[in-house]
Amino acid sequence: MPQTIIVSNRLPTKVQRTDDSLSFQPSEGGLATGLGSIYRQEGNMWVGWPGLFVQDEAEEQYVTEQLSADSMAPVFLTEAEIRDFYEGFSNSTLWPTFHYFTQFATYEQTHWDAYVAVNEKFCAAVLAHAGPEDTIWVHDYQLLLLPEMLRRARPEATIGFFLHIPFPSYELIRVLPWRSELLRGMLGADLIGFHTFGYMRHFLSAVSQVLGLPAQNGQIEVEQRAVRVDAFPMGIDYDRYAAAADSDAARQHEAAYREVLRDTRVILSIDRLDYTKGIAQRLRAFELLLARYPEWREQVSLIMLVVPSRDQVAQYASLKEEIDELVGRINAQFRTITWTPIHYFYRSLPLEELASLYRLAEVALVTPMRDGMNLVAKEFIASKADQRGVLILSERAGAARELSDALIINPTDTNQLTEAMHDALVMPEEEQRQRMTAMQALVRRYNVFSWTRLFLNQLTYTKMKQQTLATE
Ligand code: GDG
Repeated sequence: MPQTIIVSNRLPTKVQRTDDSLSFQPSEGGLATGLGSIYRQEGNMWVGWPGLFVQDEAEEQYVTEQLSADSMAPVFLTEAEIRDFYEGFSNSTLWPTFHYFTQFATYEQTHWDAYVAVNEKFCAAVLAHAGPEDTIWVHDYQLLLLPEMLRRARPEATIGFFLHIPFPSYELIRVLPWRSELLRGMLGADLIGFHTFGYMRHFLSAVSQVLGLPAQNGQIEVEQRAVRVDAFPMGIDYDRYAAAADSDAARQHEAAYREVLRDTRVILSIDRLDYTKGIAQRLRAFELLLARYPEWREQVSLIMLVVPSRDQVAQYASLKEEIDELVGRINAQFRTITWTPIHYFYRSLPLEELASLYRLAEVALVTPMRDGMNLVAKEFIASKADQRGVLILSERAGAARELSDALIINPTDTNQLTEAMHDALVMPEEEQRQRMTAMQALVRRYNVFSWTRLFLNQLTYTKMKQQTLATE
């Protein structure tokens, strides 16, 4: 039975230096839970960066041994590589471009060179572990060149690629000086997956316009190889979030918060710090809600969790300042001795506290400017055992394609967002239940395990079809 190798920028375990020892902790996140059951199976493995700069060869060897006991193979990156490949090309060129923020994109030759070099480093690490019959599943925008590099070394390999962020319109892709190389890199795969059909269509159009390769029925001919392109909307580990919300720990946290909040109603917002997430726009809409509907003052609070992220990239630091300032201003204007309009946390919380916030909130605000999928929306739904609660969801999150029972809004339309908050707060219980029940059925069924299964089955099928055609 051929083995499966998962490749992503980060491993599902985070190695951290604490004083004079190293700690190994599972990193949270959908990918780790979704693929956890796969990479731990006999013979399978996960290749990626462990999140640590090693000091010497002895430490490198120690980390490698520890991780290999749990089916992981580390790719060690230097500080310069993290600066140029990760913060540079990945997060200052690709991330803003693919999320339609070209005004933040930089185009540095040194960053590109580092991106190529690190993709090669990943390629060497995968090849050191992969046999000719293996299935290799590459993830995300940090590794767009890897499928083609692997294909060159192993023409017969079964290679899948999944993009977790949006694939933008051709008009954005054409701006990139390295657009052809990036598209060719992806086309090294046998199967390329996106969260939505919209992203998939943009990709096909870019391939056709940049490389002159037409597509037919979701298939592109590349050097006599048929590459299949399809949409696989990613799900969550539904039972895990439902159980976390139902746990004693989450109930206890909720009760403690409730005591302080008394009967104040709660709107919730949870994101990584990112300009794509629409955090500042959301704050302005909440401010407008309090100004336009004074009856909600002292009745409603916004609990906003912002998880620190990429703070070495300039735009993230200035976004943090903007958010701090907005929260300060709104709280100063509206607060009373007994009521705080916005409870703002800039840190990450353990899962059971996150779950208690999902329990506590009547309304979740998921209003990104652009978002590949957005798992927070799905986790909120999975946490609502009593089917009460309203999701306000941006039409520009991949999740909006599936969750049509949410209140769907345009995140740049502050007016509409403010009205959606008001509508959510006055929505009758019966309507909340109807909408929530429909969304729960969908999120429970199309979970992260079925996502993994669908992708890998389609990859096997695509490869089989290719081989049949080749022998005909
Ligand atoms: C990328 C794409 C796509 C957040 N705060 C805490 C915490 N979280 C967890 C959430 C959720 C995850 O982080 C965030 O996932 P998202 O999907 O919302 O966003 P990105 O990180 O931008 O992920 C995105 C995703 O990839 C998957 O393909 O959906 O569009 O941008 O799971 O719960 N978890 C804990 N404490 C926190 O404070 N434990």
